[in-house]
Amino acid sequence: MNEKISRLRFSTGTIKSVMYPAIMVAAICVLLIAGCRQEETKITVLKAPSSKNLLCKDERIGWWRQARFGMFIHWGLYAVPAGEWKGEKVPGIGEWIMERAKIPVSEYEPLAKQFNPVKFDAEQWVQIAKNAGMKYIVITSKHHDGFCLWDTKYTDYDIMDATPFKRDILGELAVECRKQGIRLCFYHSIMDWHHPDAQAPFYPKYNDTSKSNPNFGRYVEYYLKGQLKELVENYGPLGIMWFDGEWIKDWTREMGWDMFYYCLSLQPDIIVNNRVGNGRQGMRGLSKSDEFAGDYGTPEQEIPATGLPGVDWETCMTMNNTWGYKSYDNNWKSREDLLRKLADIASKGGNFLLNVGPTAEGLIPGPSVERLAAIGEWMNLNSESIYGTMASPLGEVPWGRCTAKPGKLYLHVFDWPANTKLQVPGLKNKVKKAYLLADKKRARLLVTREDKDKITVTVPAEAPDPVNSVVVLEIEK
Ligand code: H79
Repeated sequence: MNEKISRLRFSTGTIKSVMYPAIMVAAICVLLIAGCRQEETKITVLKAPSSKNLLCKDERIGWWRQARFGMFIHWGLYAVPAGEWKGEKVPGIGEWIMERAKIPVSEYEPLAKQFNPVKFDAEQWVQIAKNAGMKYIVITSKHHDGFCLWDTKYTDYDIMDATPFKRDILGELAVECRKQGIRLCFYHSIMDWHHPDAQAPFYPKYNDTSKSNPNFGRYVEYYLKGQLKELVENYGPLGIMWFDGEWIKDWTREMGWDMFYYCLSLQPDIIVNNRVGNGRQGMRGLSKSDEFAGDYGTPEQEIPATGLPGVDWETCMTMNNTWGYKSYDNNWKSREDLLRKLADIASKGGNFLLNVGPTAEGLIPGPSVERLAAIGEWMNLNSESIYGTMASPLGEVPWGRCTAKPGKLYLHVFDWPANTKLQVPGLKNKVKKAYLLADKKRARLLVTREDKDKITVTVPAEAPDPVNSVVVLEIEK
């Protein structure tokens, strides 16, 4: 397909595209000189461009720290093959089928003609997220396959020009998110298996990290930045710009900083995940150091073993084994597992970005909808113990997890004590009051102090919730 690069005017960040290389050349010169003088060369972070509008992270990220729970949506052409190619089941995550099945661009592209999700209903999707207690949605504006879910002027490989659907999916979602008070965010892949200036020429190994495209800089400056500008200007204000695919050889630390500040120049209060920089430590997701751009760490399919003091992070996770829809992946996590993961993550000071992979018809799979509804039921009674909480000040507790707010501890009890005696180790503060969060009357529970750092709460014989019952302790600070 013909990329519309030629149509592009030198519009986005003209000043920056002149300024940044100059800063980088200067920085590299300084490093080279320093390198000659010293044995060890310390890499320095490039300075932010001076701008009155640059907000510091704490000013931008407040809502996200409050939110704690969001919906990830992986949706694109890969929902059409749904995990099968030429009659064969393709192992691995569904949205990687183009790479896994070694499908040439010329054969993958025509999937667009079959992408006609007539059952797509933005109102319903946003409602499903909202009813689950989620506060933000991150949807794939473009995944690695390069297909775009909005009418971008930079390529015809998009929902409007290449499919029979011809509806602005991101536009409809933006309207609904605004109506229902959900923050809209975009996942945008840096790696692009379709674009000739990016990884398309690497076929049949699009993800070959030893390869370089001499035109990659042009792809970044004109195509990627042009698209990001469209996304912010046409669908913003956005919550997060969520990058991925940053591990490719051509993506540098400097490009990460440049892109980070470019996003902030488009929208001063946007948040950018740490995959904008190339310092991610594998699936653990945290950056190697603050010499790499990005506001928060992104553990993928895992939850850190302990809290990470002073670090913002968000675990993204699938409900089955795939992000993009696969018709035969039925390995669903249970309601219990997901609910406990939500509490586990909050107890360690993180956010939970839980994925759905809608079908090519435009439906969020039934098992996902059921699980989200169940999480929503629990959140209806207990969300206070998740939103705006901080990591637990107690160490490990034997019966579950703990989250905290100033003056309050939320005890997430997974294993309800058969003898009605809930022991809370590690607590020195005086307890003013204890009650069940699910109890509208907030009837007092008996609290007795065992010794100077251990108390016992006497709880009802029956757990209010078999999965996670929350006991609130109001404590003296
Ligand atoms: O969008 C979903 C997946 O398609 C995408 N990320 C989630 C949110 C994803 N891409 N790749 N993977 C998941 C697995 C690939 C991991 C690797 Fe690497 C890439 C192994 C080596 C390069 C990243 C960088 C992880 C370790 C180093």
